[in-house]
Amino acid sequence: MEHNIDKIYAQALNEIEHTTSIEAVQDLNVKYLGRKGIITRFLRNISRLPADERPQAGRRANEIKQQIESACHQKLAILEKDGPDFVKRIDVSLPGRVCARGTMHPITQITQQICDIFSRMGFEVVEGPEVETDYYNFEALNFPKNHPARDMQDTFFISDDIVLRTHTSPTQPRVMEKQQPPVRIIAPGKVYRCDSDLTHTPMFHQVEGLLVDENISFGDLKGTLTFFVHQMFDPDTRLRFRPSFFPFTEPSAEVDIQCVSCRGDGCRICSHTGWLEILGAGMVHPAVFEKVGYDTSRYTGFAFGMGVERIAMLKYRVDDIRKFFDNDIRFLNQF
Ligand code: 2NL
Repeated sequence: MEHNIDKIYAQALNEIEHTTSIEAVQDLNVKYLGRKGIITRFLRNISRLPADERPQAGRRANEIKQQIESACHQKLAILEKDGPDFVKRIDVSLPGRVCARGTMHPITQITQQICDIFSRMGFEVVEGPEVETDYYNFEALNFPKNHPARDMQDTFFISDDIVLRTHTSPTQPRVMEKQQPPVRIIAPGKVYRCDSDLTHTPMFHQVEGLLVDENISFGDLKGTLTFFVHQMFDPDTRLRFRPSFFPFTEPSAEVDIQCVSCRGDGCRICSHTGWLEILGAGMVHPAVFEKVGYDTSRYTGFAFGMGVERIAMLKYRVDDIRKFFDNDIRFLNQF
């Protein structure tokens, strides 16, 4: 009998301990100490015990009754002071945890802007492999073996005739081989050169364009690139075409824009020249067309290439290309 009431006592304390509301404590008080409560009934039944056991059982049951009463009082005091237990564990009045949302990398944003502008002029976006054959990276673009122009490129070699592409140009002969003119394509992507300093990283991004059709002239090239610059930068920006050399174009030009910072007066950004170089371009060399089987007496075309990091640095006035690759969230969040 004594053993039994101690078990009930332990169970009562345990239940009181785990209550989370004032009502639940009151219910337990009724369950154990009420008129028909477990302890009350036990006390009432003591008279049925053998006479010699009654005094001790009565004392013990009364002790337990008081203990349960006081446990209920203590628990009620706690709940009245602090509110229900779950309110202590989860503060529902706290603002929710803000879910950190990513942003598009500035280089991705600029690449998309460039592709958008040319898409609106009817160019189709195409992509090619980053691991290329020597043929598509050089040979098809009129860089013969041992040509000094290959040295300009600081090529990463995978093997004798497999390279990491040094420009996105190889995408273009791959398309031309499969399709007769008219061709209007834009090729964005990653390119690789063994070079690293303030303005060079071993991997960077380019967008190249190619347009081939009948009667395409240098005037079409100038018009297309002028429209692009006016969309990308200030619509009043002036352009300058300087003679240059690329193995795959003839004639070739380097294109400068009026300095985005001083508007041509001369400042540190433009090395006091008033101009900034933004891309290279030219009329496609007939040797390139011959390699893909285009009729050079019927078709002409122009091509151009630009570094995305360079455009992004000018547009956002970033002074060090490496900031695009550090992945410092404080830098990236600004775009
Ligand atoms: C630059 C200059 C250029 C091209 C890329 C090209 C492609 C074919 C045929 C002829 Cl298939 N040309 N691409 C032409 C001129 C310049 O890039 O400074 N890029 C960052």
